[in-house]
Amino acid sequence: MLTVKYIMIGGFLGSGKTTSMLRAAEYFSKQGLRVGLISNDQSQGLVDTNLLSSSGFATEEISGGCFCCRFPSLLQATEKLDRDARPDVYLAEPVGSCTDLVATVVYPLEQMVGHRYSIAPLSVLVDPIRAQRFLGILTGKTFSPKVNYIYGKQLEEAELIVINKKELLDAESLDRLTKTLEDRYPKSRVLSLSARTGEGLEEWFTILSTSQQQNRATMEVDYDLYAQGEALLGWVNFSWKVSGPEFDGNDFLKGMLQEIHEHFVDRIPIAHLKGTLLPDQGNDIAVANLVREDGTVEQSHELLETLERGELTLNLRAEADPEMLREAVEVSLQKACQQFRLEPQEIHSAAFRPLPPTPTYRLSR
Ligand SMILES: Nc1nc2c(ncn2[C@@H]2O[C@H](COP(=O)(O)OP(=O)(O)OP(=O)(O)O)[C@@H](O)[C@H]2O)c(=O)[nH]1
Ligand SMILES: [Mg+2]
Repeated sequence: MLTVKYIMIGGFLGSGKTTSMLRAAEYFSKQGLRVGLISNDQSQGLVDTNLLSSSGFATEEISGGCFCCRFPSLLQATEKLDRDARPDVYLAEPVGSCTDLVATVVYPLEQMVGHRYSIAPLSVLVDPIRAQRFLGILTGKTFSPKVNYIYGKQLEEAELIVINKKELLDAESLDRLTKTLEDRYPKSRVLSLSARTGEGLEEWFTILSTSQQQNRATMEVDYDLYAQGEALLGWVNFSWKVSGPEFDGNDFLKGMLQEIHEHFVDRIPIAHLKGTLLPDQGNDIAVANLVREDGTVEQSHELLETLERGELTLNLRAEADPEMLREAVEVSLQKACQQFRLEPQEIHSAAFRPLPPTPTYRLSR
C-alpha cells in the first residue's frame, strides 16, 4: 500500500464492527503496517474503548456524539494518531445507529484530507439473523419501522454490504440472504464472512486496501424520521468498581448480562448489550455480549485468573425507555453482586436517548 488508507467500518449495533476492526488491525499489522484505531459513541464509559485499548493498537475515542456530528473531533483524533503513531492504516468505527455517513463523513474527509489519505469504500456490516428479519425472509422480532428506516438507509448507502457471522447460516440461507440483498441494493457489492472464524476476511481486507470509495449521488435522507428512529433507542452506559473476596470474573460478567437478559425476557428488542470486566492488575479483559433479545450471552474474551477488584463496564442499547433500562441494569447489578459477595462503587452512569443528528457537513454529489 503506497498511500495511507482510511477505512470506515459501519453497520447496525451488534453487527460485529469492533470485532472486525480488531481482525483488520491484526491483519494489516502482520503485513508490517502501522495501524491507528478510532472508536465512537454517544457517551462515555465504553466497552469498545476498553476492548480496543486492551488490544495494544494506538486508539483514539470520540465520545459524546457520532462522527458526523463531531466531524472536527474526528479530524483531531486523526491528526493526533498521525503525530503519535503515524499509522499506515486508519480503522474507524462509527456509532451503530448512524447513517448518511457517505455525505457527512466520507465526502468531507475526501475534500479536506483526501490528499493525505485514500478513503476505502464504506463497508456496512450486518448480523445475518437481524438482516433476514429486516428483509422479511425470517420471522422473529424486529425493531419498529422508524428504527428500521435507519437500518435500511445504512444498507442503501453501503458500497460493500458485509454479511458477518456467516457461520451462523447454512449454505442455502446464506445464498438466499445474499441474493435478496443484491436484488434490494443493486448498487452495493455483497460479501459474506465470519470475523470469528476468519473465513472471507482476507478477500474483504484486500478490497479495502486496494480500492477507493466511489463517487455516487448523495442518498436522500429524511432527517426527521432518522432522528425519531434514533430517539426510540435507549442507551445506558455504566461503570462500577467492584471488590470483595476472590471471585471468578468470567462467571460474574456473564451472570450479570444473563440477569439483565432475564429481566427483559422477550419484552423489548435489544440491539446490543455488552460488558467488560478489567481486573485492577494486569492487562487481561473479560468481554461478554448479547445481540438479540432471543439470543444467548456470549463471552468473547475470558479472564485467565480470578480477581478481588476490577472495573465493570456495561453498555445497553435497546428500543425502550432509557430509565427503564437503567433500573433493570441496577437491579441486576445488585443481584449479581450479592451472589458474588461484591461491593459495587459507581464510577459513571448515563441513560439517555440519542439527540437528533445534526451533521457538521453534508456534502451533495
Ligand atoms: N457468531 C459470530 N459472532 C460474531 C462474529 N463477529 C462478531 N461476533 C459477535 O457479535 C457480537 C457483537 O460484536 P461487536 O464487534 O461488539 O459488534 P459492534 O458492531 O461493534 O457493536 P456496537 O459497537 O455495539 O454497535 C459479539 O458478541 C461478537 O463476539 C462472527 O463472525 N460470528
Ligand atoms: Mg462496537
